[in-house]
Amino acid sequence: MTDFAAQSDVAPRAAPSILDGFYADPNLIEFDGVYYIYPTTDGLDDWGASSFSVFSSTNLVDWDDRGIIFSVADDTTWAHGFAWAPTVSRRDGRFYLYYTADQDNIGVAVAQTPLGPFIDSGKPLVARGQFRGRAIDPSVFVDDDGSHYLLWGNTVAHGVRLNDDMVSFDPRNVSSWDLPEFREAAWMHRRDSTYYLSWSQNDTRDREYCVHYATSSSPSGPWAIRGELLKMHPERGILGTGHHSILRVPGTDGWLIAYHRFAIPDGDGHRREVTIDRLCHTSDGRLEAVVPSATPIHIDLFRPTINTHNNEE
Ligand code: FUB
Repeated sequence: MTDFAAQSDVAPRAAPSILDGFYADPNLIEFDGVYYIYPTTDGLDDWGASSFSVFSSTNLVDWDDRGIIFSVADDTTWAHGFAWAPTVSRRDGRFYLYYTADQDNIGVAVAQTPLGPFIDSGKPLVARGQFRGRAIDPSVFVDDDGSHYLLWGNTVAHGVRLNDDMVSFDPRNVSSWDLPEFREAAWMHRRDSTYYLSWSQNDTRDREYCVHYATSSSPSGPWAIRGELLKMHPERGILGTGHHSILRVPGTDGWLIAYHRFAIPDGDGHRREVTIDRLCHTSDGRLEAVVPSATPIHIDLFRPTINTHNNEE
């Protein structure tokens, strides 16, 4: 029988958290050669944080805390707290922060840089009760033609093309998807002509919180359910894996998935931590189940190997 405790001195069960402290719902994105993570601040009862911080890195391993970029309590006129699940997208040189507020609204704020300061639009972009399910967990998908789509939802997933101003959309264009076991954290990405929709299942306090996915030939669906993408590995102490984001490493066909898990050790659904792993596509357009790395994912993994061998030998 494998003795994992005895092995732990030589082979860590899981790569360490990449951020110091409790954070969740990581939105991993790259702007101009710098990687950013916009997470929910965790470690508070009932996910009660009221502001967002951002972290930056050039190698995916060493992350700098760049400070608070937006406070739901202080920087909006219409919301008070429960600052959850931020996501940032760039269009025409401006940066748009989409966020959950007061447990059931989505707001948007704009800045000139990824570090803010973000100025709020002044009202919810998606208001409580406007669509089925709860208005939480925004994410933005940018299609190859430059169209930006907002996704969100809890129990029901929604998606809509944002207007060019990035702070409005036509509600008549909203697609709503009743995906089996869908809980929250909808994310879309595209590789070649296949669109991938992935999401979290179960409750974030459940050790079996996990990610499933579906595929389509259109960002509007319909979606072919493909199955599990990311799950717990209790034998390695990895539990509660979900609320992810997916990023293609610029200039490569390498892909990353950032997600949270229960903090190791002794974490739970309110004390979560962030990690990054590789995401692999199969030749037939599916996704391989994510295998949590035992060591941190470094950007050098995606750089072409330079052959320094001297051919004259
Ligand atoms: O972090 C607060 C909430 O927990 C998020 O909105 C959900 O996706 C879950 O991760």
